[in-house]
Amino acid sequence: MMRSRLSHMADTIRLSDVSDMEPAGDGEEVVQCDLADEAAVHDLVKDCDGIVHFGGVSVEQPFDPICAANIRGVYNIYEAARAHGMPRILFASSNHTIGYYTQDQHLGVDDPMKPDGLYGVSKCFGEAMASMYHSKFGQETAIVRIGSCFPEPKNHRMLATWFSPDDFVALIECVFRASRIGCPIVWGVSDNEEQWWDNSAARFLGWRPKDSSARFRDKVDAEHKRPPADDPNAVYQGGAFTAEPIHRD
Ligand code: 15L
Repeated sequence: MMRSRLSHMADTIRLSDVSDMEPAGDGEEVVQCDLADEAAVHDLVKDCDGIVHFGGVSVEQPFDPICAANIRGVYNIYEAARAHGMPRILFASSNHTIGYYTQDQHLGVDDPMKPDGLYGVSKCFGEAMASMYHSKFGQETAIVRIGSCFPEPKNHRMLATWFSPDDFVALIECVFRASRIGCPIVWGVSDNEEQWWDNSAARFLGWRPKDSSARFRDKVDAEHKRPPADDPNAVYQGGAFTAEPIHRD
């Protein structure tokens, strides 16, 4: 979703994934890279002016793949950034760092983490790395706790967590335009009617989400039965992730 949307932001965008990607277009470089491969990550980061770090495991999985991509991979990214001039980083964190809060709770960025699985724990680790590299070295990171970034909300929970791709692009523009950002936590969520997260600490970035999930409400109601009151999707901010087991293989 972001590949075409970010092309205006730099003369060259270096795109990377562990999987095959479409060949490079104008203004693009494509570098296949496993985040667990330290030397490859250093080559990837070299000469970059900014890093949008979306890579890694993005759902609940066994510990080994999470560990390789989201623990060692994040370490590799931060060490590579330190070695190559500390380009500003946008770190894709997740609402699953706080997934065990209930949907009637309103959170600010200083509320304790309550991860809802190994994936959520790995994102807490990433946030801690960002904070430590900022304190120790001055490395700047925008930690974006993404709600649900999809073209449209897929269920009733996502009416509250939806983050439109366009709002996300606008946030990325603000993050890389600002003269100094430090290491803020930003809730990655659109201007939806139902709000669980207080974004006032990120207002200094100048970012104001413009989209709302409200226009999809009727469609979600028509296509999905509202979950019963005791369903994880209706109880917890992290929804169904809270009901995932610890996957052993
Ligand atoms: C995430 O962190 C996942 O990467 C994404 O696939 C969604 O499930 C999203 O959270 C969500 O909570 O909806």
